[in-house]
Amino acid sequence: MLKIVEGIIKGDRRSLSRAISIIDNEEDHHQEIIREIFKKTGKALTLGFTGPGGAGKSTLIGKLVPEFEKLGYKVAIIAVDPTSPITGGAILGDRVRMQSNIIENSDVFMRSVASRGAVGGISKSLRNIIRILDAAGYRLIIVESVGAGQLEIEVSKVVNLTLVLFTPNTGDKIQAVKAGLTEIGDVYIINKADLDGANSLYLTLRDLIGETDRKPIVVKVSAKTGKGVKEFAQKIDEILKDRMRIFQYRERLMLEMELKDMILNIIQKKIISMLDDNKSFNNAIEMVQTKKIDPFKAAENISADIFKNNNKLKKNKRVNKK
Ligand SMILES: Nc1nc2c(ncn2[C@@H]2O[C@H](COP(=O)(O)OP(=O)(O)OP(=O)(O)O)[C@@H](O)[C@H]2O)c(=O)[nH]1
Ligand SMILES: [Mg+2]
Repeated sequence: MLKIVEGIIKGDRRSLSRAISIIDNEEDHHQEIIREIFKKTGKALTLGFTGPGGAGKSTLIGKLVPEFEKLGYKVAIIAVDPTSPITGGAILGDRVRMQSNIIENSDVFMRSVASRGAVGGISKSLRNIIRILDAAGYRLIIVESVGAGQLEIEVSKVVNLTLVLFTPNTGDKIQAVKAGLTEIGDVYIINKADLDGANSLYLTLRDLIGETDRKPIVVKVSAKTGKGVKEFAQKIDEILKDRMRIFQYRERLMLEMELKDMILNIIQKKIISMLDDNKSFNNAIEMVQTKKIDPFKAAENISADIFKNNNKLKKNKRVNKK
């Protein structure tokens, strides 16, 4: 067993931190780590908090963590940082604020990861980071990301429940519809309920969010005053326990996509290396260039060739075995 894997399973924070970096940067051993911990995963539940910048996600998470801990969850937080250089500084400051907010009286594990621009990339690394925390014994993993469209959709695919925050003091309602945020949520939270306009936003949002199979709910809280936070944590706990079968079904769909992706990746690499030193492929390029054949036909022929050769090889192997 890799030494780092021993550390992860023991819940050693330094091993965890290191492992997450390895996964996030796809360093050497990243696959090996996931392989070795894989059988220890499958117990964690996951929440994704999203919503416009400044909606109070970090503040609310900070207040919810002790409540979740009282309910028996060991909690970890992953903050997904958009890598935009413009907002980078401000957001980093915010993470630190959240951290010092929470850490005082809890043993929450908290980590920021970069979203690195590549949208497909974040869901892949998030999935594996969740697996690491899961193997380390964290039972509730919270992902915070800023509501900016595509990233949220990616995050919502990875987590069990997606929670979308709005506040009464901004043009969030319009933003929400534009960004498609009214479609991805399982729970809609009007935060800053201590401010004017919370109630009317609550009513509007309830109308805006139709009945879908996500059975979305709308709640009002104030992360600042703490009003409604305890009840909200209990509600989340209830929903999580209630929807296990739906989560299993969604996990199956997710695994289907993950496996397809991985298979395509492996095959693509193999085929590319095959093509690089393939004579008929090089001939075909020439024929296309000299207009003897059109590119569609060329591509079809080469593909057919590859599969034919592959089948021939397999048959030979079988004959050899006999
Ligand atoms: N009045 C009021 N202010 C709040 C409430 N919750 C958070 N805030 C304030 O809103 C500001 C932004 O809060 P954050 O928790 O940093 O918001 P965020 O959604 O995490 O922001 P980003 O991570 O930058 O997207 C802070 O100044 C908070 O103190 C609330 O319930 N009521
Ligand atoms: Mg934040």
